[in-house]
Amino acid sequence: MLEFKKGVDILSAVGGITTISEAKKLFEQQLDQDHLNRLAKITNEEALLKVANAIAMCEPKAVYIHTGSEEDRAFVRRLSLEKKEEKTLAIEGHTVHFDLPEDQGRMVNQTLYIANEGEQVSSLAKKELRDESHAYMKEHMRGIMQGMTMFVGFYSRGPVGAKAAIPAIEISSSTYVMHSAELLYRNCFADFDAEVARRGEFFTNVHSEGTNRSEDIPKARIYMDRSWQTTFSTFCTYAGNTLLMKKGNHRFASDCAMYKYNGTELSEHMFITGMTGPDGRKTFFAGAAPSGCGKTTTAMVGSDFVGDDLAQMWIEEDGTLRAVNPEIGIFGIIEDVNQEGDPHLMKCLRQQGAEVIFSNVLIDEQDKPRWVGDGEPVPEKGVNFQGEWTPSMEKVPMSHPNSRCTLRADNIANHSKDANADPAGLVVEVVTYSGRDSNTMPPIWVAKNMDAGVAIGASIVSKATAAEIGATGVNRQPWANTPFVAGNLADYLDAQFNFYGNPKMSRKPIMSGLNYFLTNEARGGEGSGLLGEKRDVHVWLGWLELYTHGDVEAIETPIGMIPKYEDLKKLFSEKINKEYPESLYTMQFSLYVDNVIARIDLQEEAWRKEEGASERLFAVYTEQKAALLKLKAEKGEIVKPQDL
Ligand code: SPV
Ligand code: MN
Repeated sequence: MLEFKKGVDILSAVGGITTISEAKKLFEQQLDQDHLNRLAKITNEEALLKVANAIAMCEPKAVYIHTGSEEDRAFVRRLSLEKKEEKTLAIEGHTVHFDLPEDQGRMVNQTLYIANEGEQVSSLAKKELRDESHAYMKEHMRGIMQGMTMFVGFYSRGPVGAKAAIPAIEISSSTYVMHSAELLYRNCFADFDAEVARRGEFFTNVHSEGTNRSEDIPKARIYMDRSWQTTFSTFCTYAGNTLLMKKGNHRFASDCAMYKYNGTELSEHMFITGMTGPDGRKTFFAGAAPSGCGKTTTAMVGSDFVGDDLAQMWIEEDGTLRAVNPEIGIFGIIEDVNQEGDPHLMKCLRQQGAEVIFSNVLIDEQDKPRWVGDGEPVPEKGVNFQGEWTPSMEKVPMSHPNSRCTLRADNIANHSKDANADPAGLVVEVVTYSGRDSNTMPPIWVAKNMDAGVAIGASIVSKATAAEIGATGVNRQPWANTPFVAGNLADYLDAQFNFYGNPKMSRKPIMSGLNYFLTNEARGGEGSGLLGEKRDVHVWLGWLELYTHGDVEAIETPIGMIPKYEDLKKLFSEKINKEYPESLYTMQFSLYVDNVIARIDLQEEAWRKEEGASERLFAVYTEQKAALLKLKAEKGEIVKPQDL
């Protein structure tokens, strides 16, 4: 359980402002007339107290209220260049930002949930007792913005008015963070009060890069105060550690889905995209994948791309599953983004038109950003996140594997601005889960019922990627969301069953697994090369679109429904003009029964350790395992789809 507003509210305890009149007095002392006038438009007292306490705690030299106007956005961009948080590049509107070498991904070990005595957190997360965090804030956040300008912006995590949209305040001394915030989120300065009244809550984020020196990285912290829905971030700049409207607030939104709106809302680490089917019908997908596993690429394959990272979901009165994207932009991994696999994104990155912040790429002598896998000849030299770089530096890659590009989604040719602006949300008809699984699950399979669908999400595994500092090996990644689920995983499992099993959801989506990472060697071929390529995603999503509407049939297996060869062959030809030999289909879709059983055993063992984990999950595992053993007894260890 999580109790809201419990324990010391650290921000107000350190700031020391408890009444609205004290807050107003402080504003008069600290803000110039222009910004005082701006702030006067915000009347929600709780929000004003948060801002006042952030000022009192951080002691900036000036406070800038960011209204989201073009002038304000231009001011932040200009200051970012002056402060050298960003640098211009050859193409107008493109800039580069570097994070410290130690700050190239989410700092898992310095990311902490602030917990009250006796409060549990997820077995995959770290917590710190409230008193200790309070002491840190007193020591390190007091005066952290001395000599700096503090920016305060008011945003909506979703289209204004959408049921699951949640307002948030972003406070930072970093112009890079505020520039990114404006590219990724909807500034809702004018609507903020009304939105807080509608939703009944808002999130607060306070960040300062502080000294921004490598030697101070040990002091860096990313704190989530769940009880007070407030984040604190210090001594770092990487957006995943600092722009906490993204993953910090996603964590709070997950708390809401578990502890406030259990069974009627979910907050997922999912893309949202629409596929156009026969006769122009549109089918919306929401899909989970761990960081660095092709989520952005998958999203952009849609004809109506909406978002690539997060989804706020709810059950609408008409029984449909609806989703909105809390974001309006992309903070995407850039490695291996190239003309062939990502033509729409590539256009924004290589031509003038979009405002883009590149981070931690290589900048060549012509001020052109370059990255591993961009499909062009490697330059002779340049500057990257470590400094000067030449190809002879074998241990340092040209660009960091977690280097990123930040831009508004409406620059992408197939983005549907209307779909992403609709407060009614999108009707989700297909839910997908994927990971980085080299040897077990087929490229695509569909759950036979909702509980089996929840089990697909619960059973994602993934190889570690560069998005998390220090992560190694193959890890469980339930729903690809566990880095962001603070509460007990058993509670989260319940929230999933309660949501998808809710009788109010009369129009259920289909639930499916996707796996792009099967290797040749795992399927009787040679080498560690993948059995597919990026553009095959068009086919996998295309088949799901047809299946959802009953336009293709599937083969039943113990793990779910899989496609028939003829249907895929046709789609490969129609969608990407590619031959699809039956031998490849057989490699991809044969059931390696022992592998699948081993995977189920691993999941079952891990979930048994989660106290109170729902028996509904184990019932799915038990049923699938029995069917797999029966199949093995009849047909052997490797079962071809043609034999099913
Ligand atoms: C991810 O790593 O999943 C991201 C970027 O989307 S971050 O903001 O670091 O979470
Ligand atoms: Mn993500």
